[in-house]
Amino acid sequence: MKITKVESFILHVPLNPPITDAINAPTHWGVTGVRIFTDEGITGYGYTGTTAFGDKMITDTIDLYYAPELMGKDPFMVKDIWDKLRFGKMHWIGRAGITHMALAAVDIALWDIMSKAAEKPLWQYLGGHKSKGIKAYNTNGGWLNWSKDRLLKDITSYVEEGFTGVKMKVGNSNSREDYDRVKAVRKEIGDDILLMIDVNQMWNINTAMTWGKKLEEFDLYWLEEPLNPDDILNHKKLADELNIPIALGEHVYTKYAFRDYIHQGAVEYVQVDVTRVGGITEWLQVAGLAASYDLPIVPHVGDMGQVHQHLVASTQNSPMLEYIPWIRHIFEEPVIVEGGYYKLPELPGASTTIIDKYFEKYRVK
Ligand code: 0YR
Ligand code: MG
Repeated sequence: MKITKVESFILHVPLNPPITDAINAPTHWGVTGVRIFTDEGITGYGYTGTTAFGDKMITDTIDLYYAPELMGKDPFMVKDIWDKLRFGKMHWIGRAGITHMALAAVDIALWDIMSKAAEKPLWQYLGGHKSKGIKAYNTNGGWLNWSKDRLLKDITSYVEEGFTGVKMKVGNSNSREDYDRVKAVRKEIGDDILLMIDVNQMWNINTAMTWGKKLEEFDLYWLEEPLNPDDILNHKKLADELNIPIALGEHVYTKYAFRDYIHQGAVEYVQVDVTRVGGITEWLQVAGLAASYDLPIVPHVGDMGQVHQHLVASTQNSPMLEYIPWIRHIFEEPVIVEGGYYKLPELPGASTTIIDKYFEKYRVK
């Protein structure tokens, strides 16, 4: 098989209504990536996720530097291709960040092609693990811009739908307000539902230590991204001192950075995101690394779950997956969660194929 054409794309899918967390206020989700065409008529789709900013820097990387390297190559040589792109022309200015997200998009498209050619859903192509579906937790009721009423109403409605885990945002400028909201949610949902809180990096070590201690009484399943993601040392302090496990990974770009977090005991739920590390190839390496430390992988869904459902369904140390249903309607085989479980995909590939109608509708030219 040979690659015959590489075509980047940017889609901006509107969020109704717009949401906020402590650092972002997206009105759209950016589905930014690449279609890779082959001489056997199989087309691979791969993308990363953005808050609809910076997309063109990602597609420029694909168009100017990755596409020429891909032409004529055999998609089944994905790991060889990965090494060449990673250590190619962009290495000097982009070992992480924009270029790595571009690499993720390319890599996902290649795995999509391979599993389509094998006529298997990716999770089976990788070696299946969870035959009964994947436990989901819901992030979509807990946004920072939700009023307290809406927060309680939405989170309760997800619990009634069958979710046994929910996440809410904190990181308000007034931490007392965070405390009151968490208290109200815990009271509303009772003790049996897993409750996670996500700071989206907004705290410093002192705030995290003080308010982390106060929040321990609510039996939180994890504390997510309390600090700047480069600050391994202070995450380690929190992991040692707090009675709430530390979760992070959505802004960690490489297996080396994960190694340092994991080896130093500074992360307890590994949220490696396939759209931010360099795709499936590197995600699998991080999953293996975490397995050797007996740590659970609970990915952040920069892809809104389309690819991650396959990865979780084929990874022994991955017990649960985040659910945010923002972009599912654009895909040929959208993620489906029923009764708190992701249904396993059946079509060949990585569930990344986008319906032409939506491809045109949301495309940024
Ligand atoms: C918006 N999940 C997250 C959204 C969410 C972010 O920026 O992407 O809040 O992905 O942190 O854990
Ligand atoms: Mg998060």
